[in-house]
This record gives sequence, structure tokens and C-alpha cells, in this order.
Amino acid sequence: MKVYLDNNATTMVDPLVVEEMMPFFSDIYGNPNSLHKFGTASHPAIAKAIDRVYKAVNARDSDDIVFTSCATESNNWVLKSIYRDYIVNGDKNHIITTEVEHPSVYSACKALEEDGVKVTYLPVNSQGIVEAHVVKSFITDKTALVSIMWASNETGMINPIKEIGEICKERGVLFHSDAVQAVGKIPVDLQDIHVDFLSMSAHKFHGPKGIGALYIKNSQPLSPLLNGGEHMGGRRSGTLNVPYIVAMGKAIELATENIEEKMASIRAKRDRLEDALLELSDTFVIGDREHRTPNTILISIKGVEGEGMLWDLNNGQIGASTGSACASEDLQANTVMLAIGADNELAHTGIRLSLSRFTTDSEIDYAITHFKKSVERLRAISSSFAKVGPTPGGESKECELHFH
Ligand code: C6P
Repeated sequence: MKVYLDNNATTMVDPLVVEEMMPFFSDIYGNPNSLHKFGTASHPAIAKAIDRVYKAVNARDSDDIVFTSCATESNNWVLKSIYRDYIVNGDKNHIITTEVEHPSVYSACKALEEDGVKVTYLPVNSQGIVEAHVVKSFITDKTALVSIMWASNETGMINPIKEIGEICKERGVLFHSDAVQAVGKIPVDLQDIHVDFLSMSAHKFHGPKGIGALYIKNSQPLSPLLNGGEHMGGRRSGTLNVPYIVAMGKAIELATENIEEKMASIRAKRDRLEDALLELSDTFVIGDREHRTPNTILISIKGVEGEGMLWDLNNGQIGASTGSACASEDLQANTVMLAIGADNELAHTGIRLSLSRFTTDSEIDYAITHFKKSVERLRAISSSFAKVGPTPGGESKECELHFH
């Protein structure tokens, strides 16, 4: 059996999504900006996709949605254009974000610091959540933007976006949320929650990689990141990727219809997996379940290095991760675990398990059995390595490993 538990990194494309996008490769392939029928034939499908996206997040208007190539682009667009519009060409100089953002926000902020922008990286509490009162205390008259992720890709912890949105509105500060790990996993209602800009990515909810969107409240002015033709009203130049746009529309509709039911089914499987893994000694999960996306577990297993565990799981046909996929090649410690105060050694024990609506009960059974065996095996190996060989008196001595 193969078990894919890395759905926060990416998801399988739903076959219904593939079916819907296929005609737009070889049948309806014209450039939508062309005036002939080959081009205009795709217009209804593009309009339908925009409608599906704006309705899925309960935005007010279809004009508020702009398609991009991915959430990395959406995030960079907001940060770099706010810099240009409000800092270079305005009287602001400050951006607030967090220590635990995805690199597409965090590294973009680091780059803006090199251009002279003052950036505050807010800490998180012991659950990995950014507290609203902390956001409030750092806003000044010079703050141009607050950028805080809706839910963490590493822990699944959900930030108090509604409260933060209210604070930003009250203080007249623009608010961006990277909602890549929220859209399609939990309800996102943009008429209930105040957000000026919101980033989404189709491959996190069973759409293809390489297509994302940016919600721009009331289509407010935001200078383009890419200069070029008049695509998407001149807001995002580049020939429209029609098959992927169609796919994103279908994927978001499928992910968000009856979302409460889908969440309950995923949560039941996640909780069963989590309960079983917590039966192992010296294990803990970051963050409570109440404030977590229903598909995610970030678990730490004392005495077991995350990378070793991944390797062992991989041998058993189970795909998991130690955290963000884009940081995993560097064998970095888990950034959220470091941010909540774990030492480097502990932060290397994190394993992220993330389910999807396609995860089955028998896959969970298989994962539980294999995971427990892996932990036993790896703990046995690490305790034999931790033994200092026989002393002249013939005794063995256990080395103390340092854990909090
Ligand atoms: N996180 C993970 O393993 P793209 O691929 O550019 O559409 O999305 C980037 C992105 C932005 N924000 C968040 C919160 C994300 O989780 C991701 C993608 C993957 O966690 C790959 S690094």
C-alpha cells in the first residue's frame, strides 16, 4: 500500500478537475485576448472559474479575483507593490509579518529590508499562534501593511484572522493574509472577515500546480508586479493559462462545497492517527486540535530525528515531511518549532503528517502500524549509538541526550 500524508506540500489533482480542464489544451486553445472565435470560445469558462473562486471565499465581487501563477507570486505581488505604492511613493516605512510565514512572505520581507523597509517579525505563542493584541501593539502610523498567514503550513494552527482584520481596519492599515493552507480546508468568508489581500494556490486543494489567485478587496489599486499587456484588466499581465484557470475554479468548488462534512471526515481520520501516535512514549503534537486545520499533525518524537523517520516511512511507501517542502532539502530544523522555543535538536524531531479528503481509513491503519514500527526501530538504533562502549570495568553507560 502507498500512503500519501504530505497534502500540505501538494495534493493529487482530482480526476473531475482533470476532466474539466482537458478540452482547453487541444480543442478550445485560442488566446482569450484574440478577437476571433478561437479566442473568445474560452470566455464563458474563464468567467465561470472566476465566479467559482469568488463564491468559494464569499468575496463580494468577481472583479476582486485575479489569477496568478502560484501563491508565491500572489504573496510577492502584495509585498513588493505595497512597498512601491506606500513606501517608495508614500510616507510609510514599516511592514508587520511573523517569524513563521512561508518563505514566499518571509524571504520577500527580508529582501525588502535590504531596500530599507523596517520589518517587524512577530513572535508566536506556545501553540504557534500569533496573538491579535501583539499585532496591535506593533502597528504605528508608519505601518503600510500587516501580512499574516491564515493557517500554518507546518502546524496547521489557525491565526485569529478576524480579530487581526478588525484591528487593521480600525488602524487604517492594509491587511494581507496568505490563506494557502486555509482555503479548501476550513471555511473562508471574506464578507465576515476583513482582509484586503488574500493569496490562494490551487495545488493545495486538488487543483494543478502553477495556478493561484490573489483576492483584492474592492479591486483597490495595487501596482502590477508584472508589466505587460492588458490581461486581467492590466492587473496581471501574461497570456491567461486557461486550462489551469478552469481547473482552479472546479477544484475550489469541489473543495468548498459541503466543507463542514469534508472537514468532519478528515478530522476523524486525523484524530485517530494522532491518538494512536500519542500512545508512543515521549511524543507530543504542536498546537491544540480546536485551533488547527483538520488535516494536519506536527508531531515530535523524542530520540528520533525527523529525516531518519522520513527515510524509514518512505521505505514503507509512506510520504510525509519534516515541514515545509521548500525547506526540506536543506535539512533545516522546523521553523515553527524553533519559533515556539524548541532547541535545535528538538526542532529536528518534527514530522508533518497532512491528510486530504482522499485519505482512506485503511491508509490510516497502515500508517499507524508502520509509524510505530519505525519509531521502535529508530529508537533502538539511536540508543545503541548513544551507548559508550564497554569501559575497562566492562560496564556500559547511557549518554544523556538533551531535551526540554
Ligand atoms: N507550501 C509546503 O510544503 P505555491 O507553491 O507558490 O503556490 O505556494 C507557496 C506557499 C505559500 N504559502 C503557504 C502557507 C504554503 O504552504 C505554500 C506552499 C508547501 O508547506 C511547499 S513549500
